[in-house]
Amino acid sequence: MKHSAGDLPKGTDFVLLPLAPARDLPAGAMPLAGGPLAFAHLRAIAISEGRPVASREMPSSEIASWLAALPPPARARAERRLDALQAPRPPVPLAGGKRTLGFARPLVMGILNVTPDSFSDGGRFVDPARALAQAQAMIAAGADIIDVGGESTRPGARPVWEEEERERILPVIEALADAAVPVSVDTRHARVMEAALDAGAAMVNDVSALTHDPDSLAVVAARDCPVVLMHARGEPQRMQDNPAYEDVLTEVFAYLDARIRACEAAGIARERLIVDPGIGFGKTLRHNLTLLNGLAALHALGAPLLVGVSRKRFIGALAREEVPARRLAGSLAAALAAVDKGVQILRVHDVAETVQALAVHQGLIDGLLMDRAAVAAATRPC
Ligand code: 9MG
Repeated sequence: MKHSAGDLPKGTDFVLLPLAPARDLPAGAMPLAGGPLAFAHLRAIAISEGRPVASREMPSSEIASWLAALPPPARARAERRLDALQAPRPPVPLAGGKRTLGFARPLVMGILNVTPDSFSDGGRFVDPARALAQAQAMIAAGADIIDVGGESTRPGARPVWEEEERERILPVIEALADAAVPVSVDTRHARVMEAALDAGAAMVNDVSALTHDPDSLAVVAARDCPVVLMHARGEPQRMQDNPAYEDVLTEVFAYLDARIRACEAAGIARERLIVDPGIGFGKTLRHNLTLLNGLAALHALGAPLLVGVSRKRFIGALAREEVPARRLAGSLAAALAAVDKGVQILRVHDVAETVQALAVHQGLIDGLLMDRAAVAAATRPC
């Protein structure tokens, strides 16, 4: 790296990557986003304009002396990032003022594509009755949120007219307004966001992080609803044409940080923001793997983290499976890997299977904690 702690460029920020977060670390480990995971080692990457300029790996016992050696403005930023990395994520208040999303366990967001051309389930749920039945099946299977979308954003998808998008999703959102779980609207269009919120949606999921439609920041601010800010590089039609980054993890971090600041400047409360690295959106296989392995670093943005890996192309590439609907096993493996990085929300097609995988994963953790408590109760220190 080009710089040492003493000569960092003006405005240097830090990406703090917890190395090997785990649940059964000895005392001294630091909590990850207030959840059950902790970390005992950290890679600190100094970034300037989103690009790495220096880095250092250290055990948690060395963090205080590393911070003390930084020049004061850089130290203040590193301390702020470290606090955000560890702090618990408070519940996110949903639109309507009655419900919140709490993060005591990973939440499952069920995907409902009311589109003729989505990559995996295109055409299956265009009929409102079938869409509704699918939503109810996902709720019965344990979904915590239903994400309703009327425009496909798969690579190469054609844009859809807002009126058509509205006509596809509104009957479904209206029918789900009194459902047991909140509805999120997956759209890049301000007018569609407004109509969906009027129809009963409780949050917005925007793959353009409120950049596609110039009115979308104002709509979300005025409606005081949560929004998922997803990273994407390029428009859906061209985003997989040779995407390139100098350093994908630090660039995605810096982009999401800038979008958080833009939202705050537009009057959207920070506690309404959820961030997402946008797996598969303008990324090669290598980029996706770096992001999934580096997910824990995004907790230093100080917002709950949502990830969508379900049936995506990188799973097909790794597992040599062309057909998206046959990528369930790979999707579950990737989802659990994300949970082991402290992700708060998983966006999935296969709700029942994901809920089952999470139950087994959680059961193993509970067993581990019970074993530790039993040993502590039955023995004395030696
Ligand atoms: C709409 N959509 C498709 N993939 C997605 C992902 O990974 N995250 C979010 N937030 N939305 C997505």
